[in-house]
Amino acid sequence: MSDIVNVDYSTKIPNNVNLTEDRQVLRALEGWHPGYIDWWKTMGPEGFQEALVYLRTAVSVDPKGWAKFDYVKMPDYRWGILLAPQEEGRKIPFGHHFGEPAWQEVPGEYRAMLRRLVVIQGDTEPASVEQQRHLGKTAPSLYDMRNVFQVNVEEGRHLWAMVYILQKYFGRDGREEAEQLLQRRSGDADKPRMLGAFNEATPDWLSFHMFTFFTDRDGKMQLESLAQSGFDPLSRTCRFMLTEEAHHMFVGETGIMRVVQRACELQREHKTDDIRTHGGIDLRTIQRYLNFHCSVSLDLFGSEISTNAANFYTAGLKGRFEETKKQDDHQLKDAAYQVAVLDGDGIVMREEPALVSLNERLRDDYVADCARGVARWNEVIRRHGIDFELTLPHRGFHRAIGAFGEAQVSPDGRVISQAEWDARHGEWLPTEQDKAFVQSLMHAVIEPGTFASWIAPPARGINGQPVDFEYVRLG
Ligand code: BYC
Ligand code: FE
Ligand code: FE
Repeated sequence: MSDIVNVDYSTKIPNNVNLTEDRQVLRALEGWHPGYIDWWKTMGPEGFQEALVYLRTAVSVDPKGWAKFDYVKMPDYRWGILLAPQEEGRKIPFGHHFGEPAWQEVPGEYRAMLRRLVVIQGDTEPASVEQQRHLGKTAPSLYDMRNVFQVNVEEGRHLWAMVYILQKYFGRDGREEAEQLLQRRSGDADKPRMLGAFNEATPDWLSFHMFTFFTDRDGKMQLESLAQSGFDPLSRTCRFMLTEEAHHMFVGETGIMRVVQRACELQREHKTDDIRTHGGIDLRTIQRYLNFHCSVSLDLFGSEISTNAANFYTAGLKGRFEETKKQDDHQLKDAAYQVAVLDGDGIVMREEPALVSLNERLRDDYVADCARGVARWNEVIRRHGIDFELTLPHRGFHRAIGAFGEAQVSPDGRVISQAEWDARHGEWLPTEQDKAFVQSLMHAVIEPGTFASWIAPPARGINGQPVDFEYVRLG
């Protein structure tokens, strides 16, 4: 039950895990804190450390009201440790230990596997902050600037969430991993972040909105799977992270929707789809950015056939999306799953054991979730009477991880020759000209209530404030 729902702000680290009575962990976290602030100041939003930002800070884990909004300087943000309330009598919902009481301590035999999952999850959080650190300088409005900063402080908190798990439950090697999480750097040749997409640049706001739509959505799906974990502290921390993730999904979906809307308005107004000279981003360019971000995010789910995934599941560490709603034995010992595979120069569906196909199943759930957002963008295009449809690329397109990494696949799902790929990839992925054009539009717009030429204003402001509210007070 929710014994401690409100957050304890009496220690330096706001928390609902009773840190004052957990001196050892409190000391470890306080020891890590200065390094974190150092990292934030050097790798966090560049040029805005002194700005006052209208931010939402978590003050409780009560779903009815967990946040308060106020102006804060980002380095003073109260990054805290917040776990969803413990569920009385929670049972392990899948795998070999199905039905046994959820673990409150790390199960010894799965320690290494669990630590690896927590470290990979933790690594993505600061990576995204590093990728986005230059965006403040070219924000298309104060509203958007505030949103990227909100996403950034929450990704910072997600790092805290994983560091808490490492420091509380993994002793000395947990502390070492926590240290390493501050050492790796997105895109660094010597000490890169762990997963592919987190070493790509986020150089402009179209990329940022695509990233929050596609890559944060991988975050959502992975957190949903880890929220099923038999290791209860991980489950609880992921459940609370998901409440924050919802805002990141919102920023991405509405961000792209506003770029699409602006494209449609300009196309109607000037009676041409060549809207670049009018300061808009044309739908074809949007499609190429979509293709890129979707494909690199699909890679984040791992190989179609993965014994790691099977082991995570059997051990009870990482479940399926909506595991507890599934009507089966939650063991998958004899179950099968349809997986798209390369077959000569075609792609066919093949039945594979469900256990080793869990990455692909989660990827399927992810694609379905993405498709709902794309349908809402297409609704905007339709409303403007424009004959164009944005589409998700085929899952085999532009992949580096898994079976499709070995082939070239077109966005419509044909296995193609290297020669065709070389000749046509410029139609499918952002070209150097596209990137230069998008970059040319990136100028800060800092008058409250005004927006860059290529993006429509949002339907409403944040927390009931008007759209022309001063969301960031520049120092
Ligand atoms: N890049 O058996 P396989 C988020 C490696 S995002 C590089 O298919 P597995 C966020 C793999 O590690 C969510 N390497 O993989 C979003 C393995 O290496 P080893 C982050 C990759 O283990 C936006 C080998 O290839 N959370 O929160 O089944 C902003 C064989 O692979 C990649 C998680 O990912 C790749 N893309 O699945 C902020 C959840 N893919 O063992 C935050 C935790 C695979 O041979 N992680 N490899 O050395 C996992 O569940 C799994 O590790 C993965 C990979 C799903 C990522
Ligand atoms: Fe996150
Ligand atoms: Fe996120």
